[in-house]
Amino acid sequence: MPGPRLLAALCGALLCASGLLAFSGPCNPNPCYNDAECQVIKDEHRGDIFTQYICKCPHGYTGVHCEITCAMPLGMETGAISDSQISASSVYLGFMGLQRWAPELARLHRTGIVNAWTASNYDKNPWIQVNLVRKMWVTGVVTQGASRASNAEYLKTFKVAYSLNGRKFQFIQSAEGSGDKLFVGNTDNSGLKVNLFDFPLEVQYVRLVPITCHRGCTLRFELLGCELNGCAEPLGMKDNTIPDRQITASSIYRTWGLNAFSWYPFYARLDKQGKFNAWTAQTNDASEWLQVDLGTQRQVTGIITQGARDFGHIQYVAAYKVAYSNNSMNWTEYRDQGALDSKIFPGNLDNNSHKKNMFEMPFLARFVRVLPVAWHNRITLRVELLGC
Ligand SMILES: *[C@@H]1O[C@H](CO)[C@@H](O)[C@H](O)[C@H]1NC(C)=O
Ligand SMILES: *[C@@H]1O[C@H](CO)[C@@H](O)[C@H](O)[C@H]1NC(C)=O
Ligand SMILES: CC(=O)N[C@H]1CO[C@H](CO)[C@@H](O)[C@@H]1O
Repeated sequence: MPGPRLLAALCGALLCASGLLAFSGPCNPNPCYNDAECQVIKDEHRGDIFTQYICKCPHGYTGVHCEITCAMPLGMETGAISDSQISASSVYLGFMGLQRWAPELARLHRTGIVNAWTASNYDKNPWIQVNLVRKMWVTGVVTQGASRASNAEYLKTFKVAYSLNGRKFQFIQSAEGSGDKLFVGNTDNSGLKVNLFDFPLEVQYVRLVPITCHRGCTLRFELLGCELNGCAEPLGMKDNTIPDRQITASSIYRTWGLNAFSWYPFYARLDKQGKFNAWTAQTNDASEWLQVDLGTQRQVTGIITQGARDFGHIQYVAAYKVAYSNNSMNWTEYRDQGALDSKIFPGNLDNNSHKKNMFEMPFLARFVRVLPVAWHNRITLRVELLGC
C-alpha cells in the first residue's frame, strides 16, 4: 500500500516531471495516511522545495503523513502525571474547610467523597493546568464532573489554553475564525465527554478554563496525546505480547517461603491485578535485576514503573538504573548524552501510580534490565517498556 504513496512522496522530493504520475499532482495518489486530507501547497507559499503538499491530520493523528496514532491517555488517571504537575487558580474548601477539592484530585474516574477539583466560589477566572514537563503532542481532553454534597457539579462549557513556557498562554481558536473555541462539557456528575482538537498541539502546558458551570466548577479529566517522536508505544508487557518466558529476574521472593505465594518475574506487567501481581526480588540488594527480552531488537524510548502491595504492605522501587544488551551477556548501563555516570531514574512513591521516564537517548536493543537502586519495603516492580 505505501507503494504509490512512496512514489508520490519521492516524486514530490525529486520534482518529477508532471505527467509521470497519472492525473499528476503531489496529492494524487494521496500520500497521507488515515484518510487525511492532502493539500497542495502553491509554489509561492512553499518555504522549501521538498514538500509540495501538507497532510491535514484527522482527529487523534499526527506526523507529517498523519501516520502516528496520537490519542493515548497522558496519565491523569494512572498517575503518570504527578500531583506536582497539576495546579489551579483556586481551591474550594468544603465542610468547614476540612474538605479540600484540590487540583491534584481532578483525575478521571477518581473515587471517594472528595474526588475532584472545584474552583473557589469567589474565583472569577478559574483554571486548572497540567505541566507535562516536556513538549508533547496533545490532541484532546476527556472531562467528567463529580458529586459534591450529593449534588451533581460539572463544567457545561470550557476553553482550552496552551503554552510552551507556562507564562504565555494561547486559547485554541474556533475553526470558523470566530475567536476562542468553546468546548461543550458535561451534562451530569459521572458521564465522560471526549473532545478531540482540530489540530494536535505541540506544547508543555495545557490549561482548562471553565466558562459555564453547573452549580460549581467541578472537574475530573484526562488529556489525550502522545510523545513527540511518536515512538512510544507499549512494547508488550501489559498486553502480554511479550511471553512469560521472556521475562526473567535475578531471584524470586516467596511470601512466607511458600511456592504458592511466589512473586514471579513474569508478574511484572504494568497494571497486573490479583493478590500476587508483581515481581519481587528475594533480597533487598542492589544486585537484583528484572530482565525483559523483547524478542527482537527494538527502539526503546521510555519505561513506566509501578509498585504493588503484599498483604497491605506498600512496596515499590524508588530509584533505578536501566541496562540494555543485544546478547544478554554484555550490558550497557543507560547514560544521558555526555553524562559520565549511569542515569538514576526516579521511580515510584506508592503502590499503584505509573511513573514514566523517557530516555533522552533512545537505544536499539533486544534485552532490557531494570536495576533497582532504592526501594520501599521490598524491591517490587510492574513495568512497561515504550518504543517502536
Ligand atoms: C544492537 O545491535 C544494533 C545493530 O544490529 C546496534 O545498532 C545497537 O547499538 C546494538 N545495541 C547494543 C546494546 O549493543
Ligand atoms: C563482550 O564484550 C567484550 C569486550 O567488549 C568482548 O570481548 C566479548 O566478545 C563480548 N561478548 C559477547 C558475547 O559479545
Ligand atoms: C495502602 C495504600 O496506600 N493503598 C493504596 C494502593 O493503591 C490503591 C489504588 O490506587 C489505593 O486505593 C490504595 O489506597
